[in-house]
Amino acid sequence: MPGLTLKGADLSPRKQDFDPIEVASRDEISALQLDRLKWTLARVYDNVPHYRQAFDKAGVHPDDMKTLSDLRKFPFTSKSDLRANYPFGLMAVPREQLLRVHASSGTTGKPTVVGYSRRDVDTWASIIARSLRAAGCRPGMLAQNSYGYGLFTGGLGFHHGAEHLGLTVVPVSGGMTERQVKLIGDFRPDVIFVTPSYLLAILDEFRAQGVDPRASSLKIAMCGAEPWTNAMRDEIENAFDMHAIDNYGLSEVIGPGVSCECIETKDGCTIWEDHFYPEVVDPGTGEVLPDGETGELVFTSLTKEAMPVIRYRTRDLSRLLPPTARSFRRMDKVIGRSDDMFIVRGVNVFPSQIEEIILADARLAPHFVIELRRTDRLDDVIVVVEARPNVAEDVFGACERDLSGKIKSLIGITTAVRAVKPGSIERSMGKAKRVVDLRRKL
Ligand code: DLL
Repeated sequence: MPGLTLKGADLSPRKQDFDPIEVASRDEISALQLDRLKWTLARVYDNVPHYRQAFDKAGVHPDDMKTLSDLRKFPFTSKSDLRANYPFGLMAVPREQLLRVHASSGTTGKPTVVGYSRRDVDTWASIIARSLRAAGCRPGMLAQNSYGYGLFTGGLGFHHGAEHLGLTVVPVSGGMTERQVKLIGDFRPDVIFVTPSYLLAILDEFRAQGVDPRASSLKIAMCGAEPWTNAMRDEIENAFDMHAIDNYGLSEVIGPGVSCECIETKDGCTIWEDHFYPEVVDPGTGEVLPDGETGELVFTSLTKEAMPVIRYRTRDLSRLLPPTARSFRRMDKVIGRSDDMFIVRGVNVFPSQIEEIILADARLAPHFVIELRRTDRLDDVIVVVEARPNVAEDVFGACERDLSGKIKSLIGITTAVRAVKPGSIERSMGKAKRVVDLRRKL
């Protein structure tokens, strides 16, 4: 694991740079959250017809919010509410006061649209700046931004956050992998903003060009936008001799900047609880679970002006953990999205479980897809995984048998494994698609 002094730079946290609330007492944080929740609930009730109707239907009023636990009386918001109010129906300000909109592509028709006022754009930049600082970034560092620019929140979100902190930003966006490597060599960035799966494609390109990634100037990778395991972190950190820092967010809640790991602990993302109120609920019943129990993450925005969200169901599975490096609670690594979970003969399986097993085998590379097919009304799971470049084809059979055996014993499902040559699996430029569901087509 890389140290806090790396390639000549001091990346250790400087307490004098923390926002006072990052080190405040729990009582101070709770008092701030309660004030901000009251403000947010009143704001949506007065300005957004959807919320007024939903609150009235549930028989609750913003005045019922007296202690933090009263939040659970309020109804959830889901992606379908955003779709039903497409495009601007959930805004609490007139359209003319939106400074920016983003949208997520959405696989089933209408995209979900989110809007930001001037104040929201500033708030967003300041919490991404806070995230970058937690990750070890300092003013004056140079950042290569390889998140996609456009409707996706990753590119522009990180761009403004990095400028806010005082970094020099190279707005490369995703894609043109050869050029990514060339620019890293020429501009010597300290930090890269990128999805972990695209970072692996950049790593391939380093190797294809015969350039040593460990000798690169990179010290920090801000990796997020998709689930990834600690085994993948080790892979990236060893390959580049840099820190790979997890950071989490979603467009409906603001974009990146909801939570971020601190470089000194790397023990899950610290949630910026002064801006987002987290809950974890049972995905089936919606009941609020105690801290430490795994369920679906739900967020309520505390400071958003244009498009506040009340109890937004993320579909991401994780659990809340006690504070460590800061006074805020943390979230455990996201196991996966409930949409990515597949059920095989009653067993719930996430791609991240398979990723972890693959990475424990030194012969296998972190490039894989899981195909689901249906034969004779039974579901077949086929794991297609690349071998590492130095592995001879005559051991592919043994790799396949070993991986299938480990998946059976550790997860309990039967899979057919197909080992393939390096480079056979399509690389993503943004979020990787790990599960290909071919069942409906058969
Ligand atoms: O992916 C925002 C983002 C951009 C976060 C860049 C971090 C870095 P969406 O496109 O709306 O927003 O997708 C949000 O991505 O609900 C999770 O399922 C997944 N996700 C985001 N960050 C992580 C992470 C951006 N660190 C959806 N770990 C979320 C696991 C993540 N999953």
